[in-house]
Amino acid sequence: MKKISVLGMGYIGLPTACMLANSGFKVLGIDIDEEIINKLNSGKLHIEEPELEKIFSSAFKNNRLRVSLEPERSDVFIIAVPTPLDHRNKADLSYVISAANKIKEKIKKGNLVILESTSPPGTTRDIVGKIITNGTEFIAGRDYYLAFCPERVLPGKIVYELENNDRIVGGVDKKSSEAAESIYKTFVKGKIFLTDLETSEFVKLAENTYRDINIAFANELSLICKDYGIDIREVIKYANMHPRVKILNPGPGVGGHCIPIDPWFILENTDRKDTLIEKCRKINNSMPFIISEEIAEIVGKYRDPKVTIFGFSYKENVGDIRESPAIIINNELMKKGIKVSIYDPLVVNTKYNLSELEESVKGSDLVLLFSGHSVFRDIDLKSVSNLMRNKNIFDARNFFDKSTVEKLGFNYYGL
Ligand code: SAJ
Repeated sequence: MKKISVLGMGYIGLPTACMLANSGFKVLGIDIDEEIINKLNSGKLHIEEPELEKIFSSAFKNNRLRVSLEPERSDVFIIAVPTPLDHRNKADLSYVISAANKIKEKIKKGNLVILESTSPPGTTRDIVGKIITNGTEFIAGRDYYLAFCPERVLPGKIVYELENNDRIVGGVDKKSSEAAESIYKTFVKGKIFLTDLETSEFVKLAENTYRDINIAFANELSLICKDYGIDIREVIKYANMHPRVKILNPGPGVGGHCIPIDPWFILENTDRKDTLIEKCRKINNSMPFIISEEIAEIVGKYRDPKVTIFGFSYKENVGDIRESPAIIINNELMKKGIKVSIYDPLVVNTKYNLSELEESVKGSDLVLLFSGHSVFRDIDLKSVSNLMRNKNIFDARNFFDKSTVEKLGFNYYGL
């Protein structure tokens, strides 16, 4: 039975490790965070994700999955560590570098090393490959197999998509691609396409950048529509009836740990100026500031205004607040002297002060619907309106039906 070490027990590494363990491999999950390792060792999860509990407990109970702070000798090493953005909008590859250094100490001839972490083109060959060669004289393709296999799963649907999405596998050579394919084939029901290292790195970035650009277009259209007094929802609805048009939805900004970051990785090693990619990043980044201004103007007429934010996570139906534009809106409103309360039943373990529903809307002047969680459909807006001081709704996701909330006495504002 092959042994696989997965470095990084986060949103991608942990579900991947569970899938592999349930497919029959002996899996060692590694993380540098002792708290995470202790938690997992006690059979508990440190992240919320549908279906994860189920696959984790079966992998753990079968003794196929173990977790540890340090890697061991294995047949396969999968790197699934974070690649955040630094303050210059460049990739911080320190976690990848440290993972490659750990692998270097344990690697044997014939092993397979796979990078899954989203990275600028060239990272697998020039960072991971070189670190391993420098420590061992092993050459990728000659002494061991090296591949990049991007994760493409949607937070909130990770387990389902891990199994069902198609995958792209890029190897340093054909044998490396095939070696990596043979691992993923054990649990992936989608198709697996083989290509080279740099193409697979670029494909991943192109996918998320495409989404960022499409959202920026929707956001810009929504601002222009406001100038014309046209409802953006109607425009997108009718435009999308065209067989070759698919405009995404405008919103209060683009958050999460992928879409706001990956477009910068595309630009990392090119001197191109004035790119569409950068402009779109700027449009999306400006949205939470624009919305904060609009809200400040609405509640500016009240004494000691209070705003309630419904949904603090970066998008609907997840409890993840990483890079959530709601954080910017919260800070901007507070800077303007506006009191803010937050209601988000999905967000747990946060330094932000969250309130229960009633408390959050009591005496409020405006509800900002930030993330459109399905559970918000059950909120009784009549009772909410009774508790508020002034009845304003700013619907940043086109979540509510305008005429319904207006019938309840709210002023409706939106994108
Ligand atoms: N958003 C909008 N309007 C939309 C869609 C999204 O404003 O029409 C906003 C969301 O509210 C959120 C942000 O964009 O703040 C990103 O959300 P998302 O659902 O578009 O994407 P992620 O970050 O949750 O997951 C993406 C996915 N990429 C693509 O769909 C191309 C996922 O498949 C990737 O695996 C993931 O990034 C990743 O890990 O790279």
